Amino acid sequence: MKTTFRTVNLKTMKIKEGKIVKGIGGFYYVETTDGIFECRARGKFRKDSIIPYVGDNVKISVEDDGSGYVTEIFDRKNAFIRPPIANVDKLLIVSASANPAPDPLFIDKMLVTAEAAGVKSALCFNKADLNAPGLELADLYRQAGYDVFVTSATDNYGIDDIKRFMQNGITAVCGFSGVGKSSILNLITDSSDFQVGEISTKLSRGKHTTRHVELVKMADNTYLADTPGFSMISIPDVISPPQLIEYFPDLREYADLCKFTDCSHTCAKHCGVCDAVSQNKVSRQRYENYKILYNSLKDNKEWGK
Ligand SMILES: Nc1nc2c(ncn2[C@@H]2O[C@H](COP(=O)(O)OP(=O)(O)OP(=O)(O)O)[C@@H](O)[C@H]2O)c(=O)[nH]1
Ligand SMILES: [Mg+2]
Ligand SMILES: [Zn+2]
Repeated sequence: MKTTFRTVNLKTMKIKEGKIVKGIGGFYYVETTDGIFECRARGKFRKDSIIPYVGDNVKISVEDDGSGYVTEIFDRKNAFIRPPIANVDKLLIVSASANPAPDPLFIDKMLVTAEAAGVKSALCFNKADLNAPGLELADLYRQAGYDVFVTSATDNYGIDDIKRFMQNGITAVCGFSGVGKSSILNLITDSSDFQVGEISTKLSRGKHTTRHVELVKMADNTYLADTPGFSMISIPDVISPPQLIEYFPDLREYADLCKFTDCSHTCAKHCGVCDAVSQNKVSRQRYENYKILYNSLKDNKEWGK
């Protein structure tokens, strides 16, 4: 039997470390201190069903002709599936005051998801210029203890606060189609790099204008990613139903008053959380969402839409 060997000239092959900032059509663009290299993934990743993600810190080998290969993926701090992105430090959850109307259940799912993945989160309510009732949610979440930014991309209002939030690390920006993520990111980067869509046609097709994930470098160690939707680490795998209350800090405060230590906080008997809701000390909406999410965890259901 004849075996052929591919000769690799070790003298000319250079090993570098970097970060994947973009992945398109089987090519990964890896930022290193010597610039960005276009790389393919080594066959072994495919064999082990490991897909390199944007955000991955990797080792690459660059050959003489400039072609590169991802040879090693360093351990991930976290990884999200849709869109595929790893090592996210912060999540900015963007809603619009209207058009489309904000969805508190989506927001609560995202807040829990972020915390379960060790990601710091903040909320942004955009389209403040429309002065729509959806803005009331901004107060609700502020009272619940979350960081909330109220913005208008149209009026260039509130954008600097977001810039400050994004400093240091990888920030993923998520939210429904049409809320204004790309519009905000264009203001932040002082560019028109992010494609802004026409809401009327887009919503009818239910599609996102932004289609692939890419890290945009803002400064040393500051990156942002516009994401076409955002879900999900598999929450039922990482949180058990009794743990869910820990991810609702505003409700959690009252759980110490429950009579039974194994209280699920889903029925009114001797439950400090339920009492707090009926005394209007915490938001009923947050509590209803807690119950929905508790039941879906109990049924071990996926949260993703
Ligand atoms: N009134 C108002 N309209 C806005 C504002 N921000 C964005 N828009 C409009 O909303 C529409 C959608 O904006 P995009 O920035 O494309 O929204 P997106 O969240 O990136 O949408 P996808 O990429 O589809 O997920 C566009 O027509 C924008 O001009 C705002 O602050 N106020
Ligand atoms: Mg967009
Ligand atoms: Zn309880």
